[in-house]
Amino acid sequence: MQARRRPALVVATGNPGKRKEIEAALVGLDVEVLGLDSLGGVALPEENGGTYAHNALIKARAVLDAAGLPVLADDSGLEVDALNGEPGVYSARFGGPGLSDRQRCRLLLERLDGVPDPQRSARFRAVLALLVPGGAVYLFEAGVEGRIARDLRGSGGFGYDPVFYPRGDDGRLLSKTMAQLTPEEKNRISHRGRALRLLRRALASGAAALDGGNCCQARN
Ligand code: ITT
Repeated sequence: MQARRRPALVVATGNPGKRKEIEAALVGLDVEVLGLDSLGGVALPEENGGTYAHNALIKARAVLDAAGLPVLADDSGLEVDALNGEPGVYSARFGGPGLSDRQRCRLLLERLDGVPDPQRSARFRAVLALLVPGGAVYLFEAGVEGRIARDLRGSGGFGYDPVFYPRGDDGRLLSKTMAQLTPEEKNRISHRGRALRLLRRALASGAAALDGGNCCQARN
C-alpha cells in the first residue's frame, strides 16, 4: 500500500519573523509546510492594494500561480490612533526603504513625541489569505489592541514589537512589550496568532480544505 502524502502548504512571506511564527502555529497539522526558498526563486509582487486583505490576496495569488500549490500569505500592520491609523498597510515601508526594524521603531516614537500615554493607543492587525488550486479562497482576520511605548524594550519578535505594549484577553495592558514576551506568549495574544487559530479551526473542522472547497471569511 502506498503511503499517503501530506498536502503541501506554501507560506508566502519573505519576512523571517513572520515565517517562524506561522510555522510554529501550524505544527501538528497534517500539512507539509514549505517556504518560498524551496520553490526556487518565486518572488513576491509589489503590494499595491489598499487593504490588508487585498495585499494578502496579491501575494498568495502570485505564489499559487507560480507553484500550483495551496498558499498561505499574511498581510499585517500597526495602526496608531494618534497618526490617524498610520502606518497601517504601509507598516513595512514606513520611513522609506532601507530602514531597519529598530530605525522604524525610533521613527515612530519621534512622530509620537509629546503624545501622552492615554492617546498612544494602537493595534496590530493581520489578514491571512489561504488560496487553493481550483479557486478556493479563505480569509482569516484578527487584531490585538495595545499602546505605543516611550522607548524600545526587548529583543524578541520583529518589526514594531519593541514599541508595542499589548492588551491581554482581559483587556488589561501588559507590563511587557511584545518583544519582551516569549514566542509562545506572543502567539497566544497576537493578531497573527489569533488569525492562525481561526485558520487551524477551519482546517480541523473541514470548513477550509487544501484540496478544494469554496470560500469563507473568519474574523476575530
Ligand atoms: P511579506 O510581505 O514578505 O510577508 P512584510 O514584512 O513586507 O513581509 P507586510 O507587508 O505584511 O509584510 O508588512 C507588515 C509589517 O508590519 C512588518 O514588516 C512589520 O513592520 C509590521 N508587523 C506586522 N506584524 C508584526 C508583528 O507581529 N510584530 C511586529 N511588527 C509587525
